[in-house]
Amino acid sequence: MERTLVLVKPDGVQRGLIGEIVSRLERRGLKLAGMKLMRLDQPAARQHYGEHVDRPFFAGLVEFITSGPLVAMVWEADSAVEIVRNTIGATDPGNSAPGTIRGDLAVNIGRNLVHGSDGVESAQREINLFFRPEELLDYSRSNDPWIIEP
Ligand code: DAT
Ligand code: MG
Repeated sequence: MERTLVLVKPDGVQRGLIGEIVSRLERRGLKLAGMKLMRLDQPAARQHYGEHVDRPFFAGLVEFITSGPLVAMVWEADSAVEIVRNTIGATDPGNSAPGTIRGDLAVNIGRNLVHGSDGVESAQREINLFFRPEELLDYSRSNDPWIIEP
């Protein structure tokens, strides 16, 4: 089963959208494997967004993501990475389809509410950055056969 990292970024926490965002992922049928409210420090933020270190928006991005509490989660499904990315919508809310989290709830690329890993390898790296193995739970749901064909 594939796992991916999702963050409700500080704008989502401040705007009271934690429940809304979690609810959309839950209702999609994804399974929650781990969750915590935390604040990123600068080194962790720089590591998380390391691929963007040379971009002009990097400093602002690190300042934003460290500016307040965020909710870090691990969600699980076959193709969890792709399903979460599709549920979140395009990076720039100006291009995010209606029905996606960003397409329904955001208007600005620098305040786009949510992060989702962009590949299986980055998901593994990001999950390891945010969670210890024992913080991720394996369990079954009684309604799994109604969500996933056995
Ligand atoms: P995503 O979050 O969809 O994976 P990304 O990895 O390309 O997008 O960029 C990480 C975050 O950086 C993104 O969620 C918002 C910010 N960002 C990206 N491009 C930006 C830009 N051109 N101007 C301002 N912020 C940007
Ligand atoms: Mg990304």
